[in-house]
Amino acid sequence: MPKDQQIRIAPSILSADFSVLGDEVAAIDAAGADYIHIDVMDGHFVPNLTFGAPVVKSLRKTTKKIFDVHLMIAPVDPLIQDFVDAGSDIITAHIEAGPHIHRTLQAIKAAGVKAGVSLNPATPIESIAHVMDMVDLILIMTVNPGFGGQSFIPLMDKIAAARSMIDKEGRDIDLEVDGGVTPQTAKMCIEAGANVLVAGTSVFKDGPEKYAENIKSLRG
Ligand code: S6P
Ligand code: MG
Repeated sequence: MPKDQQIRIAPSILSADFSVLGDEVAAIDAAGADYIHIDVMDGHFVPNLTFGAPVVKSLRKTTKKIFDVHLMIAPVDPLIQDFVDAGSDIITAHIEAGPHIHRTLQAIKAAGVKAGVSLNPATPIESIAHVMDMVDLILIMTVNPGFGGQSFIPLMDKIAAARSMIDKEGRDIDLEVDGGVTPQTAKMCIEAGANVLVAGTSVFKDGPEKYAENIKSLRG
């Protein structure tokens, strides 16, 4: 279990109804979302294309909740400022997006927002050993990024290893898990040490009247 870190739920708007995206963000805010997880995909780093900074900017006025922006793009650096200006609170880049994750994290922090690093399922946790002093969030992918609704890849040892790296660092770093999170897998992730859970399908299923109940069911 994470050392006295409260469990936070970050609904992924990838699973929202895009025809009423602003209403959907307001609805998950009211339903108890802690973070709003925004999946930015470029159709290059991942085989899907979603939205860019202008959409994030337009959603900013719909909620005061933390914008947890997950950049599944390559390269990252040229677009950091756009996402900062759009109102991102946390910007997370993939370590696989290029050869210079240290420089990318420096740029995100220099822009004045929190910096996250994300690892695809096959990427060893040891790869972030030399950026632990820079990050505010570590995002462990439990699906191959690109689509919602995929099955959970049970990387429990990797999540636990990340938790012990965070505990050794002695700083308040969020450990976020993303992909295939359901009430059943959420419990496993919390036990392994995660304190932020991204969920799309399991939050947005059954319509807005169920969002609060769906979010509650993930808190373990
Ligand atoms: C990659 C993306 C994820 C998904 C996530 C949530 O696909 O980074 O955030 O949206 O898989 O969707 P679901 O349906 O798996 O909870
Ligand atoms: Mg994501």
